[in-house]
Amino acid sequence: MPGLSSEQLAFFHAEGYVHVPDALAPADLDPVQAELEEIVDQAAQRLLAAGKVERDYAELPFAKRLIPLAKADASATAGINFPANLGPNIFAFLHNSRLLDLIESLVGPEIYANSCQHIRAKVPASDEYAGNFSQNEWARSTAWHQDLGVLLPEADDTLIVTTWIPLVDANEENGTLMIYPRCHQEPLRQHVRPPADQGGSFTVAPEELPPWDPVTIPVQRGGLLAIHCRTPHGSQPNCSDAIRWSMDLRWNDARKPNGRPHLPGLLVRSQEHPELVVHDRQEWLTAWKFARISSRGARTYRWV
Ligand SMILES: O=C(O)CCC(=O)C(=O)O
Repeated sequence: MPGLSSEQLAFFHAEGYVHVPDALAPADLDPVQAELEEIVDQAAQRLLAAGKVERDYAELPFAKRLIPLAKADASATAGINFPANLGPNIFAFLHNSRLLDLIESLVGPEIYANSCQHIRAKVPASDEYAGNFSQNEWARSTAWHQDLGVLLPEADDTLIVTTWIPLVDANEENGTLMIYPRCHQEPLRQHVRPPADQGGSFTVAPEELPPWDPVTIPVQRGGLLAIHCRTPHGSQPNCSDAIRWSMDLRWNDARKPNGRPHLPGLLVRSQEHPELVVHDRQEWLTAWKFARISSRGARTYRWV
């Protein structure tokens, strides 16, 4: 399958991101969703057994079932993101050939799935969540940041591409991604870390934000955004009544520094070393087990 078209590539290199509608088929995304539905079901059964909820809300659709569970107990979201979720379907998705063909257009044929990757259940940001803000941080806005700003300086000369992939239609109401275009050729901007009660995640220092307007990009399920690691991006709170499920997965040339050396990524495609491509999920699980021990005290961020 072809990767990005020449127009899409030109757009990425000019603007620092590109929106690729219809990048993926339901058959690509459905298994990932099914695995998340199972994780949500396990959370529901656990909370039911612990007496934290009175029923398991099994009648609610994927986009809603986690809402009453997370309201009852913030731990309901605990199994969703990496590395709590290293399930077989997300492992297979990291090797998805339609996805890797697109990524290959940007980073070349030696593709490393960077360990800086997330699956987000952005729950509606009603006031009912106010007291849970720190545990349900992603329910609200994601502060402006450049992904290189949350990686170590060793990766400053590596093109790391984020693919932002919603599992539901993402729009302005439910807090789709927002991007400051045309910043990716500029030096990295200074990041600061607000206190935990104001989000606690590294963010571009307000005085360093570009003077032009960001763009808000609705993305239908099946589409994705490919984003340069120096492109500032963030999102507004989810003001809808359903969850904005999404994945942000990062990729780079496997031969270059990846900015998170203490955590295991995966070689997922290689012409030079096909024998090193990780096809066995057990290797990934073992690498993460070891990283839980070996990464203690490792430097994670460039900013002090
Ligand atoms: O999904 C979001 O709202 C934020 C995603 C993000 O920050 C990222 O992809 O780096």
